Amino acid sequence: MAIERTFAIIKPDAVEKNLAGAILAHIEKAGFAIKGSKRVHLTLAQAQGFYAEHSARGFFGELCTFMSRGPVFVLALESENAILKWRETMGATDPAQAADGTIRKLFGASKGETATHGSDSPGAAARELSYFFAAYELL
Ligand code: 3AN
Repeated sequence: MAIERTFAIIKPDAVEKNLAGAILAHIEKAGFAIKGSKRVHLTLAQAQGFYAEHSARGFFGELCTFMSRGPVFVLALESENAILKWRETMGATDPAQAADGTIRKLFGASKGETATHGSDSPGAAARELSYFFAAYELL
């Protein structure tokens, strides 16, 4: 299996609750190497650009307002099969449906406030990593 990189966000709900450290520990314990990290406070326009593919969905406005309401941690995670592995480590979008032991089960509040984001495909991972990190930051 190939070593991959994926893109993750520790979202504003988790940062507000001082859960960023616990989530980073969970990420490391799950076997990911954190190859890039920064704390950023997105503008509404930056959140809209990041989530552009969801612009037709009913929750788009709510999602972008939420993602810009406070600081987040953006992360580049590396492991074998990182994209799928990170989606499994996060759990289902709805924390109530997420499997025991997953990040969203442990730390998510609702379908909107899910504690973390993860890329859902290699194309999304490449786009999302380059949205937040310059190439030299991930050497
Ligand atoms: P995932 O993050 O699991 O890939 P998506 O791509 O369906 O889920 O949705 C992107 C983000 O949009 C979710 N992480 C969540 O924050 C938000 N979202 C999804 N469904 C809803 C909903 N029904 N109401 C509010 N926000 C939602």
